[in-house]
Amino acid sequence: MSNNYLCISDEVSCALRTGRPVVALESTIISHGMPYPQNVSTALEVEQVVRDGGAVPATIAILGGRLTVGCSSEQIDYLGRQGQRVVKCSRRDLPVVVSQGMDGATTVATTMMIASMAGISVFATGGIGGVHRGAETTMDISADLEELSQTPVMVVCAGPKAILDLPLTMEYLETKGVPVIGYQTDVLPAFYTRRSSCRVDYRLDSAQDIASAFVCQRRMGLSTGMLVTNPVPEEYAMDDAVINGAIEKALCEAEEHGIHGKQITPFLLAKITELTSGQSLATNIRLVKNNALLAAHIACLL
Ligand code: PSU
Ligand code: MN
Repeated sequence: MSNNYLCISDEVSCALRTGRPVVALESTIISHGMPYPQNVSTALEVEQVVRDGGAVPATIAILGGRLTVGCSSEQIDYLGRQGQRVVKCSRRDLPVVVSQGMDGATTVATTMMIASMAGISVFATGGIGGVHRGAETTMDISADLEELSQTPVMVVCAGPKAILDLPLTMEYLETKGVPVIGYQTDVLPAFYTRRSSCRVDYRLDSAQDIASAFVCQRRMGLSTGMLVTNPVPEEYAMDDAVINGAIEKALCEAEEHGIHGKQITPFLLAKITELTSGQSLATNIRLVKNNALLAAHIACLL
């Protein structure tokens, strides 16, 4: 599908036309997920990792109301400097952000949507949103999960973010028919760490097996996405006690300050970075790069 709001960079549109592999990257992680200037340096380094893996990076954002696919380094720098001044844009935000000509940082949900409009089928990020702890009363369930159920894009991540309720997130994905693949793991990775208490649906040990499952899903006409979970490399994983302590503390502070809705995830990520003296940020950066490389390898096989 193509539409008048899409603005695809020359490099990305040329790659798509000539059938070269492309990997989509999101921008909420830039504007809301990491502090400046690490957000900008990480976004640029992640693009380089995709290139080193043999694919063309397409960082996606909304700039002046245009659905921009393939942001330039200047645009990435702008998104990083603007930070929270850019709207965190999920599916429900799109109509107004676009019609008003605003800037929007795209979440996993909107990055999937725009990637799909542009004809890109592989997307790498850090961690997806999911079912929040306490969702049985708050009903806070990320639109990322809904998007995975209806948009045929593969999302390569290091698991749902550990601030969430992982067992409930897995239940939700099962209900919605989203396959959760573990890359070289039987256990669902928990973003900052390699292991959670949940199992993945299927363990696949090669990029080729993952690519084949995705091709098969598309050929059968299933319009669901696919979630590929790639554990953070052992050497960059956090200590369980350290990260769990920081998460508990951050959740308490969020509650005290009455933080909720779209603010909760950026608040928790920033608070956890503070509580771990930057360790969690360093791990976050490493795991995104690790995901970008796997996504590039898979994209090359599609
Ligand atoms: N991965 C990261 N950092 C992030 C995100 C992902 O390493 O900040 C973002 C993604 O854009 C994801 C969003 O869609 O967090 C989830 O927000 P929410 O829980 O409000 O749906
Ligand atoms: Mn939410």
